[in-house]
Amino acid sequence: MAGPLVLRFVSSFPHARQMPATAAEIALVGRSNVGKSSLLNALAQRKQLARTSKTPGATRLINAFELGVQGSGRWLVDLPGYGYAKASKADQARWSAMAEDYLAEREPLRSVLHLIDGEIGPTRLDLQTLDWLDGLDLPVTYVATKADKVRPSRRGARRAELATKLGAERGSVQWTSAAKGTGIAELRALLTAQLH
Ligand SMILES: Nc1nc2c(ncn2[C@@H]2O[C@H](COP(=O)(O)OP(=O)(O)O)[C@@H](O)[C@H]2O)c(=O)[nH]1
Ligand SMILES: [Mg+2]
Repeated sequence: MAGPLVLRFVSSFPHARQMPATAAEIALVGRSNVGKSSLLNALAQRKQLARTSKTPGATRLINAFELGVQGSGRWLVDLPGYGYAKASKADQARWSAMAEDYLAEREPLRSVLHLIDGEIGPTRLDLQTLDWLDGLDLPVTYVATKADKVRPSRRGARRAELATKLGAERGSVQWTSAAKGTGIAELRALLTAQLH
């Protein structure tokens, strides 16, 4: 089984053009409050690697984490969450422009993890983002978060339903729970393989 990922916070960037050259990157994309920071912490088995927050929308910058030995140039890139309801229209526009510039233009970007809340399923904004990501020439892995919040008796049906809504094969959605550790080892293995 894949042990905790060695992840080190590198820096925060206001825009992709401020980022240095790297060897390879994988981006984490998801709605604000989907559980992105919690997932990063679970991958690294650290409590405070990425800040988790009960007041969503706090992450306004591109946060880069380096995998493995220092200077590896293999990065996990945490993009600002989209769709924070309390943000102003101007703020939301600025955040999505920043994320879109990164996703459309970043040369070392190898793939995207698109996080979807497993408890509530894809929102309209999730599906819009999915469509937009479809237009890029990048592999996307769907990660369903908060698996522990779905009642065990509902899990089979929920998995099928979520995959259908995403237009994905059922087996291609990686279900995870940062709280319980579900699916974390599988995701570690996938990230390590994609960032070699
Ligand atoms: N039950 C449960 N709650 C989670 C899980 N992951 C995140 N959360 C909660 O969801 C909220 C948002 O999490 P956070 O990681 O800050 O989301 P972010 O905005 O996407 O970075 C917090 O209250 C977390 O405690 C999970 O796997 N299970
Ligand atoms: Mg966060």
